Amino acid sequence: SHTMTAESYESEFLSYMIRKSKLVNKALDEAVPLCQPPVLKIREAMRYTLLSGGKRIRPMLCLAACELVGGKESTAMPAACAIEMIHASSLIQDDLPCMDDDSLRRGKPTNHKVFGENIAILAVDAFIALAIKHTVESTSLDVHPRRVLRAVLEMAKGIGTEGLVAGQAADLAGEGMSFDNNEVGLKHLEFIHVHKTAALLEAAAVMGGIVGGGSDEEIESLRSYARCVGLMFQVVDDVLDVTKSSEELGKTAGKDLISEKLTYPKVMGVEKSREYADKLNREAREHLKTFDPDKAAPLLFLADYVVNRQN
Ligand code: GRG
Repeated sequence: SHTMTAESYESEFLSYMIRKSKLVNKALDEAVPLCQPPVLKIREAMRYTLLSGGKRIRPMLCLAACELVGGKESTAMPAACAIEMIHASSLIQDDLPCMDDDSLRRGKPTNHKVFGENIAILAVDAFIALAIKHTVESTSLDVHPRRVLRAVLEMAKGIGTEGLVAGQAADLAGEGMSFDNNEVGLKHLEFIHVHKTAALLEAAAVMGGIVGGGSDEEIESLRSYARCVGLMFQVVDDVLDVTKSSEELGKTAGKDLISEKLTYPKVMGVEKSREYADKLNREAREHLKTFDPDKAAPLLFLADYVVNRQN
């Protein structure tokens, strides 16, 4: 409330996030139980990535959006889990040899390194199916079917050629291309990030607003807010990449650390990238100004958390 200091407000928000992520982790654990062979291996592979300590930003966004429009946290939990499943599946696929060919993710061997490519791909398929099944099955208990349909529709848009897949496709298409014209480079970069990152954050917030019973206007405000936060997330990520690499370069001089990929600092410089992130944060907050500021506090803090994070 208004009498609190900035510090106690921040610690209140941090404990809010910790409490929420514990609930999310528990729900995710229950959503993918171990079972008998031959499916056991797939479930193990799913659990390996799903329960390996992500920041849970997307589920958090979904739950907070639901509560902001007056819904219960438990109502949005299935949708929150579904979005995290989609996120996990996209990470597994992104790390495959035919994509980024990564051997480490969150400091651990990637899914295909542990379970093999065949199992990793089946885990991706199973995740997409489970995300739909889980949302429909568990949300139908207390949400009107029309809203359940809308929520699933938003998730589908976030995954496919209007979302993640489009972002990855643009990323692949841009490999090896040189963007000597900054305007073109920036457009390309923005397209990648709006689709690879913002689309799923948007789906998370919008799904929360839908199942929480939000009005069309409220849902669209949440959409605009989440799109800003998604883009901002990536701008901050790029800046952190540069500042971290140059710190580490002093020690290791590793070639891998100087990435060839297009980034915001490369297009507009570190200083301008930071300014851009701050501008997106202000825009994100602007989209929430029609809500009661006390109720919007978690989402406002989430935006600050994204822009201020150090890793
Ligand atoms: C739908 C299976 C499927 C694939 C779509 C491979 C692919 C096509 C898209 C790749 C999308 C991708 C990997 C985007 C990166 C998004 C991103 C910002 C990842 C990092 O998110 P954090 O920081 O991760 O929230 P944590 O580890 O905290 O969960």
